[in-house]
Amino acid sequence: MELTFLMVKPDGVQRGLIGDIVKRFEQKGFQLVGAKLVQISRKQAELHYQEHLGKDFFERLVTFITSGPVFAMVWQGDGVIALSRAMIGKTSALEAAPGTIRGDYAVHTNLNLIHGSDSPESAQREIANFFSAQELISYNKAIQSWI
Ligand code: RTP
Ligand code: MG
Repeated sequence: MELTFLMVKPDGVQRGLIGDIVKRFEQKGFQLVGAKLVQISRKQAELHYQEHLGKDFFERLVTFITSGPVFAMVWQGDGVIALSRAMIGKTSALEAAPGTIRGDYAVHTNLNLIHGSDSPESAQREIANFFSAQELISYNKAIQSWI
């Protein structure tokens, strides 16, 4: 089953939106397999956003993502990588559609509340950057067969 890495960014934690964001993925029918509040290090942030190394916004991004605790999560489900990205909405605050997390809550591209992996390769790398194998819990949910 597909896994993805989702992370409520420092702005989402500060605004008290963890519960609301988790609720959306639970209600969609995805399964939570790992979660924790983390104050990430600069090294961990640089690894997380390594594809943006060298871009003009890289420094701002690393400073922001290390500015306060984040809520790191691993979710499981069919098509969870693409579907969670659709639920998150576009990167640009001006383009994120109402109904998406960013479209409903974010007015700034730099303060866009949540990160989601963009490919299976990114998901694998990002999960390994935040979670040990023991922190990911495999369990059966009775409701799964109904979704
Ligand atoms: P994320 O990785 O955080 O989930 O966001 P994303 O996939 O939607 O966007 P990405 O292209 O990976 O960019 C990472 C974050 O960098 C900021 N950004 N600023 N041109 C800019 O000023 C610019 N482009 C991207 C955004 O905050 C974005 O979430
Ligand atoms: Mg990205």
